Amino acid sequence: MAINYSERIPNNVNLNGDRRLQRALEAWQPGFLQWWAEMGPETFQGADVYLRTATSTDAQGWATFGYVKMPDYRWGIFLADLEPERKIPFGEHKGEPVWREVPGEHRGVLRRLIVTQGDTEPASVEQQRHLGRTCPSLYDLRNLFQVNVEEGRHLWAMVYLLHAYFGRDGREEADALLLRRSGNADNPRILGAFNEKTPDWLSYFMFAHFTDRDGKYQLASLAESGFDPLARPCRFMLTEEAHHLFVGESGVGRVIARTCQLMKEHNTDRVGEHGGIDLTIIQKYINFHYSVSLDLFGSELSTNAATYYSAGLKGRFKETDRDDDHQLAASSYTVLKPVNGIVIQTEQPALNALNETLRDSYIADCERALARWNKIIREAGLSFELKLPHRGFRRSIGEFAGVKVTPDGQIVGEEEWQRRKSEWIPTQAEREFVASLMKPTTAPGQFASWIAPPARGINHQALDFEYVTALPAD
Ligand code: BYC
Repeated sequence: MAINYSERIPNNVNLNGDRRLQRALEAWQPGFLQWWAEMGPETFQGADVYLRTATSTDAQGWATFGYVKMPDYRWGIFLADLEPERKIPFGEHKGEPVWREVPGEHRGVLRRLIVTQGDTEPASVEQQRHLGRTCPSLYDLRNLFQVNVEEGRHLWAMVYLLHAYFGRDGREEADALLLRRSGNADNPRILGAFNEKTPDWLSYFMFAHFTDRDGKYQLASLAESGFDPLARPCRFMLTEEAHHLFVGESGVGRVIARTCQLMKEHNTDRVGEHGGIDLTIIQKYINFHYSVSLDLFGSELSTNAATYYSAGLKGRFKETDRDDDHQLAASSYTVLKPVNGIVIQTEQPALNALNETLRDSYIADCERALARWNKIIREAGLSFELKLPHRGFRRSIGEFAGVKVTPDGQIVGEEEWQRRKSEWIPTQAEREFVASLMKPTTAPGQFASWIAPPARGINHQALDFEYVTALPAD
């Protein structure tokens, strides 16, 4: 469905036909723009960025590329097309027509899910706002900004739901989404990973790979929702999410490729003095970002998750493709738990283990991506192998919270953990070293010393295309 860009808030939800909602969203818009000016990308608000703007909500809908100054980007409200016959795919109401209005008894729970999802979007923009100043190339700078403006629109999608379906408390929640700040001690973002710093571009690529991938799985679960107004924007958001994951996976892959090149060129695995990042440091960044992102799935055993599912509000990944009863009342699921110093397998009611079920889908996806990174190393003729740490490593939420688990899954005491943790997560010195490499590289076609160029440019453009122009003076 095409989107009308002549309106103040571009949309495909017929905002014109609901003047009250239109006025409410128009009243929220200046606050959003002010938030963007204060917390959006630093320094580059006046630059012209070669951005893609969605023109329709089908998978081919982002054909329009052109230079845009970010504050002029047309954030709007886009829902995937309505399926008139859609039925609730799971839970106690399975097979009934989907809800077009909020089911009264689940109002609070639904609002909370929407607020949690919405909160992550501005949080990630805040975390990344300073990165432009140290970009490794114009290509990467443009990709960062593309991701940032789309996260802005994902916020709009959730704010639309709060305004359209949750009355006064929805409007208050929408305002609060612009007031919380990533990492702020008094008013932090809701989920842990969104209060961490993204201090350098290696962290950014890891975040886009591991944390955005949580987004893919959470959005896919919400896209199954029996509350159709939530399912439809999530479907559209997922199509954009694919690019964010590409930025993360290919970004880390290019860092690995450059490291391998330097290792061979100089016949060493210590490439720091040649302007690269050692594979051992990359492994530690993987350990850090993967474990922080695993926490985003919540506790292994969660009655909240059981309620979301039974009520038909939040499904599993690819719920409709699964071959079971979609109610799970009689099913069990294997969950790992630390008991008496070892990790054991336990059988749990499947309904209570839905966070773990989603985490398992995510882990399988991370394993596949890791195999692609390892292929880069293998094809360079080197023998190093990157690994994902054990799921209990460095967890703050759920069964493993507070338990000291090594990357290979051994439970150790506090003393051993403190002694050895520098083997597993980046040390201050390593972080400072990575930060020291982050020199801005802004000549068209040039790339920083620590990252290989991508295989191809954006939208068939050359690698030396000026993806961002009218750069601010130093
Ligand atoms: N940090 O019963 P539990 C994305 C809280 S990313 C802090 O296990 P539940 C994106 C929990 O709230 C996707 N607190 O929780 C990526 C609960 O609090 P209460 C974002 C946490 O409800 C990159 C308590 O602990 N979307 O889109 O089963 C860039 C008990 O936990 C955390 C969503 O998350 C944490 N990590 O599951 C941009 C989807 N984990 O009740 C964007 C919506 C748990 O004791 N959210 N807690 O006060 C949900 O589905 C669920 O809320 C969660 C948690 C999966 C997050």
